[in-house]
Amino acid sequence: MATIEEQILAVEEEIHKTQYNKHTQHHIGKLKAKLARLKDEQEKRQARGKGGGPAYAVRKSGNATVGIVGFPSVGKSTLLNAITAATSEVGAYDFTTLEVIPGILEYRGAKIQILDMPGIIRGASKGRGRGREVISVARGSDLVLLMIDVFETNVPVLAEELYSAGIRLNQRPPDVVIKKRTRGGLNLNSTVPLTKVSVETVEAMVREFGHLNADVVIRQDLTQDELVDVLATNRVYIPAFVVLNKIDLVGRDYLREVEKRLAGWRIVPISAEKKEGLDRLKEEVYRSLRFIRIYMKPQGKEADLKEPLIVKQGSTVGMVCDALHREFREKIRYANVWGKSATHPGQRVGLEHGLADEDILTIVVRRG
Ligand SMILES: Nc1nc2c(ncn2[C@@H]2O[C@H](COP(=O)(O)OP(=O)(O)O)[C@@H](O)[C@H]2O)c(=O)[nH]1
Ligand SMILES: [Mg+2]
Repeated sequence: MATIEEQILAVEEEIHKTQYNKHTQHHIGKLKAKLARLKDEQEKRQARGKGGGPAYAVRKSGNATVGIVGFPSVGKSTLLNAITAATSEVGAYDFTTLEVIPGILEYRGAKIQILDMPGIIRGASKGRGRGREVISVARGSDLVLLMIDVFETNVPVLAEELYSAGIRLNQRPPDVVIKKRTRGGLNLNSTVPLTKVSVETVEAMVREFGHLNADVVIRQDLTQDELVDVLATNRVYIPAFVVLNKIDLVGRDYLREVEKRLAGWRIVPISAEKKEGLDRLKEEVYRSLRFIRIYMKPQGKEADLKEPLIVKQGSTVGMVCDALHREFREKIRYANVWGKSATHPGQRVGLEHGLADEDILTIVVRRG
């Protein structure tokens, strides 16, 4: 019996040598689903074998975490030092930073944790350099900064390394729900016409992945690769933009060229060393994290409109409780909400209620 690694290689090779066309697409879809299943299994085994956390154990802190991902020597450490109080070693030679160095950026009332990481290189997702470890830290970030400098602008390589590791940048999770059952076979429902993959292929892929009994609801015209993303368990969806550093070294025309080459990416040009463009960078970071502001109103008193609580978009009353005090979630009786998320001013809500920007919130807890 071939090892899991051998099976993965064999399937990868078969996908590679099979040309994708109308006649082969069903077969390729099945192979991709099989590959995803094997890789899932491999990861589970590796996780069991290691018996511990990732190689870089970075304590999360602040309202959100931002990972700086880039090749060596593009200026990641210089940037961290420029926008936080951290002091990460800066070096003229490659691979100066061997650890993950955290710093806190305070901006518009939010505390944003920034992680300076060792540089990654092509092949990082397959373990080159300390690629795997760096990528595992990036997975846990709320925003990824793809950092390049004016000399090394190969953003696609960075993005591909993250893609291979299951990180989807600037994408939404496909709108598909798979509910496993114990019997009854496969029940497939799609609310839109599927033009990129046939119903038979979807069914074959779901089965190939190991779901023999399941309800599958598809609400989007998805591709084979997107279906694989739904099946695989390790996918994360993270916003990202490009930070182009060292613009002090080139002229305007050169910059235009770089920006043209990277069309399709949001690019923020800076000079970390000369501290140029850093205000715009902070603003872009803050906006990309999509914070919302919640004004707390103690019961029977006025709301504190000066210092909002900063939480992530999509936060619930329960998540706000967690941010305030570790016992609030258990002790809450109910909450009242005024603002965009409320059906009427002062609506009485529970832990699952989703909040909106600038809501006013009162949390009523049991005493004792
Ligand atoms: N000219 C210029 N040099 C920079 C800039 N930012 C960083 N550097 C230099 O680039 C080299 C690598 O910087 P470092 O922050 O260690 O890069 P890292 O490996 O990505 O962390 C150092 O010599 C820095 O002084 C910049 O904005 N302009
Ligand atoms: Mg560094």
